[in-house]
Amino acid sequence: MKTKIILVGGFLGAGKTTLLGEAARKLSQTGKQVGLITNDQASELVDTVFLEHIATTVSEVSGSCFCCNFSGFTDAIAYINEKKAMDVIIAEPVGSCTDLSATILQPLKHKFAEELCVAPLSVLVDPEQLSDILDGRMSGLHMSAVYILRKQLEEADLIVINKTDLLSPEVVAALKKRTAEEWPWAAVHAISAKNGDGLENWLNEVLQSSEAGTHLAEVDYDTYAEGEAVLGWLNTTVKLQSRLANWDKFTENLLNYLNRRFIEVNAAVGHVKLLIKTDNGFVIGNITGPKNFLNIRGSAGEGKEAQMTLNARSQMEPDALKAIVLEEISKASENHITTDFVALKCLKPGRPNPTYRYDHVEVQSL
Ligand SMILES: Nc1nc2c(ncn2[C@@H]2O[C@H](COP(=O)(O)OP(=O)(O)OP(=O)(O)O)[C@@H](O)[C@H]2O)c(=O)[nH]1
Ligand SMILES: [Mg+2]
Repeated sequence: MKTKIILVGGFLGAGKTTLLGEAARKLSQTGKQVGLITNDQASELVDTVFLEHIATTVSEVSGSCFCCNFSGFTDAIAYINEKKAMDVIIAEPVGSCTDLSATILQPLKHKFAEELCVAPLSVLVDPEQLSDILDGRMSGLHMSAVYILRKQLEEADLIVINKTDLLSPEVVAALKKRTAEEWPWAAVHAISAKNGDGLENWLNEVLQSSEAGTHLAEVDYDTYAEGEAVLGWLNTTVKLQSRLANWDKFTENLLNYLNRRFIEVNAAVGHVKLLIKTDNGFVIGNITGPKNFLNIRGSAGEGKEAQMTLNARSQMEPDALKAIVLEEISKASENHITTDFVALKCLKPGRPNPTYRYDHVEVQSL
């Protein structure tokens, strides 16, 4: 039996991890074995910690994106399948990656025809960012970052408009129509990864279809590299201790402080994610989108100890990003929470240098 491999791309904050979690939950309920793969330029991933609460089999490729570390990606697939033969593996590439059809889907079809059946490339998109793209606005992003977003949509087999729970049915219908007109070769789905609307239709299509990587986008790597480089990247894990702290309040304060600082310095936020875990549970918070939308879910309760993982992608130099994050963590700690930085990595992503870059579309053998 071949494992179905589903890639869910899309820009930072589009909702990929939320979709992976919900899809894994749904598929597990139907008796399918599901593995998940996360990806980032550095370790200490909120996405991995979050998904481990939902699915039992989660593997992480960190330190490089899938396209620049193709063997790391296929090793992760093999590692998951060794633990248990999987029906489905869903993988989330880095949100600022594009050219996945040429660098991941074609080599997978070509080199892993015996083991894997590749699903159509799904590209998830935030509706506000999609509207901005369609109207020629920049979503507050650097033009080279917008270039990445456009290329992601251009290479998709399936464009998946997410967060429809925030929109009226009329707006969803109009967005679907405009999207289909702009990228006529792609199928268009509209879903809410949050409440499950449209998920079944999307899952049916990716599970049944093998029309994967049906075309290639022309990608200018100079512009792509610039689009990656304008985003400062920070990942940290911190042990927090206090005589007694309300971790949910701490999360809310820290995210609000960070948000205020990013607005003050006029730095567009790609995505800020924060997860705090205690013996009582976990709280997760995100800042996303053109309007720095703040969203906090779950609860870590009150207590003496917690572990925080924070990932920030903001349009600024990494050192400036680090200074802001450290200052605001210190402020949110209010002199009664001590912080022990277990890991802290800050970087400007380098030029993408894919392991493979196919110049033609491979036929998938079934
Ligand atoms: N309202 C609404 N919010 C959503 C939906 N899907 C995701 N979100 C929220 O969008 C934010 C980003 O979601 P993620 O799933 O972390 O996005 P991502 O694409 O994995 O982001 P990166 O890993 O940074 O690329 C979170 O606050 C989610 O709760 C949705 O369908 N509706
Ligand atoms: Mg994610």
